[in-house]
Amino acid sequence: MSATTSDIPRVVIIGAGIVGCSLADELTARGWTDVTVLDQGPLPAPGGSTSHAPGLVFRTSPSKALTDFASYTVEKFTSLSVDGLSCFNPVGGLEVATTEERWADLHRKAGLAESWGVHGELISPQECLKLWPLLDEERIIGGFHTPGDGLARALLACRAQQERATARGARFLDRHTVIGIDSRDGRVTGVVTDRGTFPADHVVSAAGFWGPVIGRLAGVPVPLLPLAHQYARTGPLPELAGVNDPRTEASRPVLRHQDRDLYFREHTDRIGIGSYAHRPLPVDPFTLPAYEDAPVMPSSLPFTEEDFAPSWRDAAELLPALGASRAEEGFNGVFSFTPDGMPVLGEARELRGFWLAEAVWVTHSAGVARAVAQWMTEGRATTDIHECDLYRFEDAQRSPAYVEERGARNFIEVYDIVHPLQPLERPRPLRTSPFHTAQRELGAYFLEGGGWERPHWYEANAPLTEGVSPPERDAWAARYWSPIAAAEARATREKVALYDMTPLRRLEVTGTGSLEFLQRMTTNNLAKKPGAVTYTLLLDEAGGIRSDLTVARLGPDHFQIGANSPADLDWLLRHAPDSVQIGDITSGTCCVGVWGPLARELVQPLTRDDFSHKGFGYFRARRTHLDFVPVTAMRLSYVGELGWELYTTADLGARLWDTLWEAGQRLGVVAAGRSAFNSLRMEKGYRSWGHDMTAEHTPYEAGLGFAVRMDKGEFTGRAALAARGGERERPERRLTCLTLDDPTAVVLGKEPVRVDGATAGYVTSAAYGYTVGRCIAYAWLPARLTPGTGVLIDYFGAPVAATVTEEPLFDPGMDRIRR
Ligand code: FAD
Ligand code: THG
Repeated sequence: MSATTSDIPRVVIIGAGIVGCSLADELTARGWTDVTVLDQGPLPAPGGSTSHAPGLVFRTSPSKALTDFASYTVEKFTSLSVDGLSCFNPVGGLEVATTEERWADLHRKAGLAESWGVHGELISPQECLKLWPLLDEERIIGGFHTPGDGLARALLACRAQQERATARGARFLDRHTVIGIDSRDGRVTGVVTDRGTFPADHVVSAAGFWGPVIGRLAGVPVPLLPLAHQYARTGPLPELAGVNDPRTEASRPVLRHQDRDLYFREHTDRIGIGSYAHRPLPVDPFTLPAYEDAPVMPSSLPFTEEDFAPSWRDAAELLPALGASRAEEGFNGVFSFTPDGMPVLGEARELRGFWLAEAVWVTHSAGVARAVAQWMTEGRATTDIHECDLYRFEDAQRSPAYVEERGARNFIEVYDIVHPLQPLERPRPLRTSPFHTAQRELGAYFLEGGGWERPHWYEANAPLTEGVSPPERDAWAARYWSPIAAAEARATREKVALYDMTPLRRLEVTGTGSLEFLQRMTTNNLAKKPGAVTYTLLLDEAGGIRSDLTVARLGPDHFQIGANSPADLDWLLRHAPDSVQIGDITSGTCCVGVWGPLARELVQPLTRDDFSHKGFGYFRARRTHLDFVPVTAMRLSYVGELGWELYTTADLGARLWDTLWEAGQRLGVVAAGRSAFNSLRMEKGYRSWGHDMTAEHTPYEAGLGFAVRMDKGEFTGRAALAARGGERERPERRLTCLTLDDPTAVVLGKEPVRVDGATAGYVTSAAYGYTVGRCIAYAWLPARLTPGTGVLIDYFGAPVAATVTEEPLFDPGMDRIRR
């Protein structure tokens, strides 16, 4: 397809660091050749973080998206060279363990690497020494070696991509400081610099840690905190004399000593040392000097030697050869930290055409640039980016105080061993439901999610563990877990339990055309009489699952949606016609799930409405009163039991809880937490969006074809599904239910799954099924695997046998719900 020049959008990229240069290359490669890259500093090293990045690339992360980004960076930079020098030096990566805890965690890391397709091996201290002869063998328990990791030559990669982009029509203008963003009617129109204005259809802020400054010009808050991080070089070491070619600089793996927050690389006969061990050193991007006025460059602050002293000692312990040297040259280099450690990507909804590509490491730069370029030119990225979405944050997570607190915390925790359930320490409590006081009185053990305090179990239920004996767990799996969860799960299956569903996101959609709008946005048929609730999916244009929703039709033009991330609200707002209003009512309202075989006996006496099966059917909603409390009741259950979600306004929440609690006493009601909740939902086969499926998966692959009505008319993603065969799609991979063969074994999620000795997929989520008496794991696996097939899950380096199983494991006939 050829385009005339006038069809090509004008793009201005702010920042010629590694992100801006990579993006210029990716955009021009896709035919968007009218690209102008502006930078306040002088090329080729304009003074941002890239200008002095040592360029270590370790690909493996708990995030599949980040690992994919990093893998692409390695692949791309390997293919680029300048004057015969490759932009990537594949020296490999080595992470060493000096504590048993780290050694165990490296086993977990090896599992993550395998899950995401990174080759690596756990090796002995002797093998570590072969790779890094300067290591003190005595201190090392073992290492994780990833031969494909290494060193990015960031400035060279900038140049190579700049040259390619320029050859396709892009221009790079240095010494242009952006001082304003022009817009009209909510769309960006141009970029104002100290040397004139540049008209633009799209503007991308790739300004690194200056992101908040550019954001303020555009009226778009950018949730990142610039922090200084120390990097120093030793003097020349005799041990390295003649080892490295000065042109390639390094031959030994990039090295991490995470037990002391350190990393290392070679600079010919010196060693570079980076430290995250020091106190957080926040920097105000608004007051940093301009390039001309900075002593070295704006991103390089004077070295504070006293902060580095403990790190130097730790470094010399690991590498005794350093004892004879010292930190000859060092600096405090600035880069970006975000509340959750992930990049911030996407288009501002209030200022269309204004994009962010911020808080990106060199490691992820090419992958991020590809994703943003795909997003800009094709409307979506092939890698699921929900963890990086600008709109992933809750309102309560966007205050400057939160961004500062969490950014600094993420600096401290960069190399910590972080359990997947580990909650924030501060700021807590931030969001509490109206049931919080009652929950505390019951001894709730709270973890945090989306800013909410969420009970995982209640100590008050400890007496119920008698006769319930879930298998003992290893120390890692036992963290943030209690056998009480098993008792709460049993009470839900046998009697009735109250679950705090307040953190479940609630959206209200009203106004003329609401039905038509939601029909167009989702896969299931919502054209039902008021009172109907429907389970449905939000897809992107390619048929990828953006979210799964319940939609309750409360009136002809009035819908209440049960949603997942804040990005769902953003997605709907972007597509809504003016006549349709969408509001997030989560904060002003609350919800209790009342579930279990005795749920009806609990609720019916509180209302004059008919809550019988005939009078109030499954997946129906109605407004009523429970005692003194007005509620919206919805008959559905994520735990797979008879019962209702009961919604009311926040002011009446405590009263609602107390009413239900008192009415339930004669029935043996318990309060139950998320630990039991997650177990029960997995027994029932209900998917958790963001874990089990994302935009990388289609409904038919995820086993959610039942929520798609191809014949209902046009909806987003329909054409893409049709092109894959619609209902007759024969997916190559499938979200597969596994049970662990040993009833005492557990896995937690993200572990690799092997079939016939080869990696075949990874676990998405896992939980012990207390009713079925085994650990359940869902996994993406080849669709050809039939029930009964044996597989192996790698858990901390140990193979755990599991079997492909028919699903759902619990109540496939729906006897417990439809009665
Ligand atoms: P930058 O390189 O900062 O580029 C932003 C550009 O925007 C700058 O050139 C700036 O001049 C320009 N700009 C800003 N405001 C304006 C304006 N108003 N007008 C015009 N232009 C403007 N990452 C790794 O992956 N591996 C590592 O080993 C590693 N080590 C690091 C060590 C140190 C000491 C530091 C400080 C960082 C390290 N990083 C590392 C992080 C990495 O360097 C950065 O994350 C990355 O370089 C950011 O690239 P960028 O293109 O987003 O930003
Ligand atoms: N409650 C409400 N909304 C929600 C959730 C919830 N929205 C987000 C998330 N959770 C959605 N997930 C599910 C998953 C499964 C079901 C409900 C919400 C469910 N599924 C029935 C089944 O698969 O058998 C649907 C059957 C049908 O379509 O009739 O119940 O927890 N309010």
